[in-house]
Amino acid sequence: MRFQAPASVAFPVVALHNRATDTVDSAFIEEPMNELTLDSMLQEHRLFEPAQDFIHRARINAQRLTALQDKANTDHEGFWAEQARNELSWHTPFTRILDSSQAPHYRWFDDGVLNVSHNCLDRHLASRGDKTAIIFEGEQGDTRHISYRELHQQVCRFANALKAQGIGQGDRVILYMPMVPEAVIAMQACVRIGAIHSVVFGGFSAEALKDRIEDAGARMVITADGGHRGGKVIELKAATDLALSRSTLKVDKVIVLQRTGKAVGMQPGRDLWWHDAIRDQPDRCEPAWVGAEHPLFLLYTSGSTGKPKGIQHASAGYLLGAIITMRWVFDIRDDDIFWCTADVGWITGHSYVAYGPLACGATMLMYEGAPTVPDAGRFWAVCARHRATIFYTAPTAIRALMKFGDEIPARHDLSSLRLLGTVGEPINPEAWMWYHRVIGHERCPIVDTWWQTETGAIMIAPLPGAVATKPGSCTLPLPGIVADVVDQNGDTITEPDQGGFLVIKKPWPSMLRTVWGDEERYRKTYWGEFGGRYYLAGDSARRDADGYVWIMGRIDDVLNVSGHRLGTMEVESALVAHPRVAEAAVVGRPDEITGEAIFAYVVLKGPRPAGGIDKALTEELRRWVTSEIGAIARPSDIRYADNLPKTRSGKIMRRLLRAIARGEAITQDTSTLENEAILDQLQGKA
Ligand code: 7RM
Repeated sequence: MRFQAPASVAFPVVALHNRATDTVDSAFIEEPMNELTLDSMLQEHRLFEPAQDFIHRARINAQRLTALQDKANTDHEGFWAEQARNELSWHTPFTRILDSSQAPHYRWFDDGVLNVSHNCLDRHLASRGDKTAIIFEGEQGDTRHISYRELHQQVCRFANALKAQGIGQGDRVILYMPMVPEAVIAMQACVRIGAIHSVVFGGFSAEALKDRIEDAGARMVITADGGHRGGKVIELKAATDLALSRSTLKVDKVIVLQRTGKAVGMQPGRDLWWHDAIRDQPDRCEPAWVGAEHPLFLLYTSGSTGKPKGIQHASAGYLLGAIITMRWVFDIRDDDIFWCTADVGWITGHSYVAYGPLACGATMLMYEGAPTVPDAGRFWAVCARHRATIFYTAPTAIRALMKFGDEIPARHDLSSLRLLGTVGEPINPEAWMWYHRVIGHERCPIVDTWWQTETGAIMIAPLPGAVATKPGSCTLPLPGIVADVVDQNGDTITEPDQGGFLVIKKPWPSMLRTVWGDEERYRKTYWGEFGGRYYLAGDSARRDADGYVWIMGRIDDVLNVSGHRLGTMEVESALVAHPRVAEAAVVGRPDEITGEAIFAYVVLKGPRPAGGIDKALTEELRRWVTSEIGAIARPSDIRYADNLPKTRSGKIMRRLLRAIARGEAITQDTSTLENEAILDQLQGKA
């Protein structure tokens, strides 16, 4: 790729003022939206054009993209109808496109009939029966290749087993599984018979599992004796037993996959082994033909506190979103080996592991374990061993692996890679450049993809053969996605680099349909502003002079220091730009004089200073931030830790950090922390 001269010199970064709040995740909506002002400056002006040979082979070049956009802009519904006709196999074709009569409960293609599992499996059998659907590698090194034909058979057998256990259309089934092919098989089997799955990430505690079982009103739990992660066995069945013993709701059945061979207790009448459940089941199962709007799955997304929301997606629209983004953003082709590292417990693992790749007839990789087992080169070893061509991961993983240096990736043959992706949080330019240089060998475009559990599929991202990238920007909305940055009145912000609220102005097929059992929360959280006209994403963003979108952070992660508004993300980017800093998280704490003061938690590239104190470095970092952004961003407190407290999905637990910064008691559930021991470091006790 070519390195270009700056498109413009500097982008003033603005932040959105909003009182930092510790209440529920939708709290920002209940607060008055405040004035947006210009505060500080950060510079990122590198532009990377896709290489000519990439453009030549790409599914979508700049010309095709313009044609798609023109069509979408002139006839939004017609555009989506055409995609739905071309990309989905319908049992009964739809005649209605979008029904807005019950807005904001939008319905797409609602008189059409189809089955998602049929779209992911059956329709490929004739052309790709022997093609590998899943390449699996366990943490201990065991590998499996599963063809489309075999996958179809296994899904059918398990679907028949579910039916034999009394599961039918509309029943909720909880999955609490390791990252093994059976997790995908169970998901596909549920949708094959019209049951609604809700996958609970295997790193969640028994308590979290219990909440989800109850909220979903589940009839069954599918789990395993355990899974391998970090050299240990994660005991999923034991956690399931604990969850069920505490649950007020008693499920009928628990199906247990034997993965680790570790002994588990089986409750007679309730629990049965996966291998017993499928014994004697036929390997064919007629799909349940369901309406396009039939609920496909629930996925609980933790707000910053309180009750997690059961995000409900619908069959046809969701799958369409997963498919077209596989094509547009990942440029998926028949010879690709696609690897999305996300666990199936997250939306990314739904759209880009369990559904999107299969619906496109692609070959995908699945890896069970931790990226650091046996060493920090595991991702690169897996890429090399299985000749991955597309690699999609989170910035937090990139930064974590970057800490181990360039020599580790250099030991592995990464020449098969042609495209890289990131998701989940803004990527800082330093990590972007490392990914580009050390993993992509300056040859692979990087697609920074913005989306949410609620959006179902990628919304804002470059099309790698058509859009030049800028480190840290997710670039432009996809065709048919009417994203905008608006002020508190809902008016488009036309001034470049002026921060505002990220909204989606028209419904899109893969959007969430409701919050399970809480219709009011759905309306309030997502449609409670701007007269219900726009979907409110809950992120702040700005657009630069080229129209590129830069996500600034959650609306509730914004600070106000001496009347100046600062994005926490801005201060973090400044800190991580320092050569000694690997990661940083910034929160506000109340300050008598300035209103809020900046409290920074820092992970160094080298060892943590003895006792957590290094006065010279602290002064240096304060000066650094002052020179990067301005004196207003100078942290009042800097605390060093070996790690930042993160959820298992890699999101920094800001509410926890805020509580610590304020010296408040910790009331948050810390059971999902990767490393609970760092709490003492963060509190300055160790
Ligand atoms: C896919 C996923 C959603 C939130 C979202 C943002 C943040 C996600 C990016 C990003 C900057 C990105 N779903 N986010 N992707 N921020 N750049 N490319 O992560 O529901 O778990 O999270 O994540 O704040 O609102 S999610």
